Amino acid sequence: MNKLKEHPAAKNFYENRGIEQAFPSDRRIDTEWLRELCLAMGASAVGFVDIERESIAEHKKDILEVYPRTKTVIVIASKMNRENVRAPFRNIANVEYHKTEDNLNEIARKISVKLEHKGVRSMNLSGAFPFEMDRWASEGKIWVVALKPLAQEAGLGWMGHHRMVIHPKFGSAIFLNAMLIDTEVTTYDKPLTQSPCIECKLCVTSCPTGAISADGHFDFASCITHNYREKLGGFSDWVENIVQSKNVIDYRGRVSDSETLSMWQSLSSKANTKCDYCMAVCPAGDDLIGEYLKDRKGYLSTVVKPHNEKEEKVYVIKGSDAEAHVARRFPHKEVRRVGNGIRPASIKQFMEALPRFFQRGQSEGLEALYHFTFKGNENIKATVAIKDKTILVNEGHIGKPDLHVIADSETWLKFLAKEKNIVWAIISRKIKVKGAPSLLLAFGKCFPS
Ligand code: B12
Ligand code: SF4
Ligand code: SF4
Repeated sequence: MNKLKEHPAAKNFYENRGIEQAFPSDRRIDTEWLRELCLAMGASAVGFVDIERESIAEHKKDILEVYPRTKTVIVIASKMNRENVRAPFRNIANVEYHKTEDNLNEIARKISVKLEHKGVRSMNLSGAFPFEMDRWASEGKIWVVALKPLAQEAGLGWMGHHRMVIHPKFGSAIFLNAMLIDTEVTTYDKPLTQSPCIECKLCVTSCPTGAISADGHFDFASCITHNYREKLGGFSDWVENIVQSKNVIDYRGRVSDSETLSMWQSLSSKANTKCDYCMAVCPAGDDLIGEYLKDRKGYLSTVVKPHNEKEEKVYVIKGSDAEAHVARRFPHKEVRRVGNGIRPASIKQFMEALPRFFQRGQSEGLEALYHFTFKGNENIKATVAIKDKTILVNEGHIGKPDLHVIADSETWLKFLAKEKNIVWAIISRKIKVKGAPSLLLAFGKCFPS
């Protein structure tokens, strides 16, 4: 211990030159000074949220888990070059996304250097990839903190019909990031009182998979299967295609040359998305709305039509709502049946994921109450009610079921992962069904995989 006190660094600290002592914990940063700093470092917009704010209570745990010292959340946005975002050529749009993402991280790094000089500690959340992939198997939520609700609270915009944050001036084509700092600021920002979304539904019209519905429903599974074909689960499915191929000819039958090369582009530069048309066509925001209001026909033909008329592959799960949507709305686009590489690693995850993967179109006409009893590794009871194209999942057994499924949890997960056959599982009594087996088939139809 005495030896440590003699070390030059320790001496320096005890002689009051340590940052800890120079900056008392009760000081606050002037909001306008910090705002100017963030803008000067390159942010297009910035807002501040107090960690104690009641309306972010559900995100507080996530934030403090990453950075327990957090007193203030700085949300920053960077606008994208909308002409690039609107390009029907994927490489042009994708580069704009990648560069904006990188730029936001650079901006956050520069802000943190400036703040460190002032004795303020900060952490850059890094808004997008890479994510915490070891959470993939445990909880599925691989992002650390959800940025959209924080951006709303910071007054940067409001989530529009397409579920992305629309900035009142810059519109939808913004990327988000956040920084957590250990210091309070003098005043905090408030959410906007009016959403910039004008409910034109162009995002609905141009979404190739039908993931965005006119009534506001968002089909997570349809979006991720197509748009993330060369990211996350799409990549896993590609790997499995390679493994399952009997030989080169078989592989070529499964994956075309252009798809293999496209995967190479994603692996060697940065993972690319397949559409993002919902963001490309959105006319909301002061900088864009004039163009739309002045000449709607012109807007449709120059901004929306190129996406809608583009001949391209749309990646769907066999039997999904997206498959039906492409055939109905975009017959000139090619339906490409794939897997999305997503499978639950636990019964808990399976139950939580059901609403996100529910294909309401496929459930049409089904009205049934299901009880599940899982045994073995996980002991879980749950009730699933499907009615009027909606799904409700509850813990425990509620009401009188039309079908009761009693299953060994491990066998059930293997069945979902297509590693075990349901007929074998029923014969070997690993899965038991009480009620009409047709109801199990109807249930499966709601979750094509
Ligand atoms: C998960 C995610 C997705 C998912 C779900 C999309 C969605 N609507 O949320 C997928 C892979 C489909 C996706 C696609 C896209 N995304 Co995204 N995505 C995220 C992420 C990581 C978290 C979103 C979130 O906050 N979810 C929770 C709640 C608050 O949002 P929600 O809409 O109510 O929830 C939906 C889903 O998230 C999902 N969900 C909710 N809880 C859970 C839990 C688990 C375990 C899972 C798996 C899913 C899930 O179900 C909900 C309904 O569908 C954020 C980055 C971040 N760290 O915040 C970027 C983010 C939202 N994405 C963004 C973008 C740009 C896109 C794309 C255009 C693709 C691209 N080029 O990056 C498309 C647009 C699709 C769309 N219309 O929303 C931007 C949006 C910018 C903006 N202006 O708002 C963000 C903020 C990234 C960033 N740093 O800027 N994305
Ligand atoms: S395209 Fe129209 S409906 Fe969709 S989010 Fe933008 S303004 Fe709202
Ligand atoms: S990213 Fe593509 S598939 Fe997903 S909601 Fe937007 S337009 Fe639809």
